[in-house]
Amino acid sequence: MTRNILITGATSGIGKANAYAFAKSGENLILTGRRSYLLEEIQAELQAQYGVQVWIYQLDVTKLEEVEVICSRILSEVGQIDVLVNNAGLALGLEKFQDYNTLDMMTMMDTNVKGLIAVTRQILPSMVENNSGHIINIGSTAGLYAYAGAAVYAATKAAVKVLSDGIRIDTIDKNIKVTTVQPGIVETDFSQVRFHGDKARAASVYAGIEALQADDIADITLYIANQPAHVQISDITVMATKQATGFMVHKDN
Ligand code: NDP
Ligand code: 8X3
Repeated sequence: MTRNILITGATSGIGKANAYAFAKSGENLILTGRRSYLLEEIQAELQAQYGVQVWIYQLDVTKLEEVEVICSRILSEVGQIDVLVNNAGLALGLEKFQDYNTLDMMTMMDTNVKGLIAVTRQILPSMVENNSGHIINIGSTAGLYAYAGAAVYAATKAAVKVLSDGIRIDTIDKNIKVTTVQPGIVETDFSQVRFHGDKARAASVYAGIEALQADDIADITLYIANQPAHVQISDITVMATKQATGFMVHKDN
C-alpha cells in the first residue's frame, strides 16, 4: 500500500535525496522546508517523473506556532503520516566553544533539537492513535564523537539519538518504530551553510576524500523504512570508507 512520507528539510541534500528515493519507489510525499521555490520545483519534478502525490508546505521548524499550524494542516489535508523523516538541521560555525557566536549556537539547538521535538510532538499522537508509524531521525556521527569546534553541533546530534531512544521507550506498546540514522561526512550544502556561504572553505572539507553522497543516505533510509512490520532498525551509523570517527578522515593529497 502507498505510504505517506513526511520529510522535513526536503529542499536540499539528504532530505531532497530521500524525497526522490521514496518517490521512485511509489510513495506519496509531504515535503517541508523554508525555501518554498525549491519545494515547488521538487514537487513538479517528482510528480512528472514518478506520478506520485506530492504535498508541499513551507515550514521553518524553529517557529513553534508555525509547526503546530502546518502539522495540523498536514494531518487534515493529507491524513495519516506513515513515515516521518526528521531531517531538517544544520551546523553553523566551527569554533572553540569559548569563542562561538551565541546566536549560531542557539540556532543549532532551535533547529536540530527543538524543531525535531516540535514536529514529532505534533505528528506522533496520530501515529499512536492509529497504532502505526515510523519516525526516522537524522542524527550524525557527531552525536557519537565530539570534535574540535563542534561542541554544540555534536550535543544537538547526541540529543537526537537520546530523543529517539526515549520515544521508542514511550511507544513500546505500539506498532511504532523509531530509528536514528547517524551519517558521517556527506557532501551536501551542509558545509556551505556551516561556513556562512564560504564556498571555498566548504569545498576543502570534501577535497581528498570520497565523501558519502546524499543518495547513499537515501538508499539506507529507504532500506530502514522497508523492513517487515516486526523488524525495527533502532540505529544505523554510516561513514565514508576513509573515515574512522566523527571528524577523523584520511585525505589522499
Ligand atoms: P543541507 O544544507 O543540504 O540541507 C539541510 C536541510 O535542512 C535543507 O533542506 C534546509 O531547508 C533544512 N533546514 C535548515 N534549517 C531549517 C529550518 N529552520 N526549518 C526547516 N528546514 C530547515 O544539509 P544536509 O542535507 O547535509 O543535512 C540534512 C541533515 O543531515 C541535517 O540534520 C544534518 O545535521 C544531517 N547530517 C549531515 C551530514 C553531512 O555531512 N552533510 C552528516 C550527518 C548528518 P531550507 O533551508 O529550505 O529550510
Ligand atoms: C555532519 C557531519 O562530520 O561535520 O553531521 O559532523 S560532521
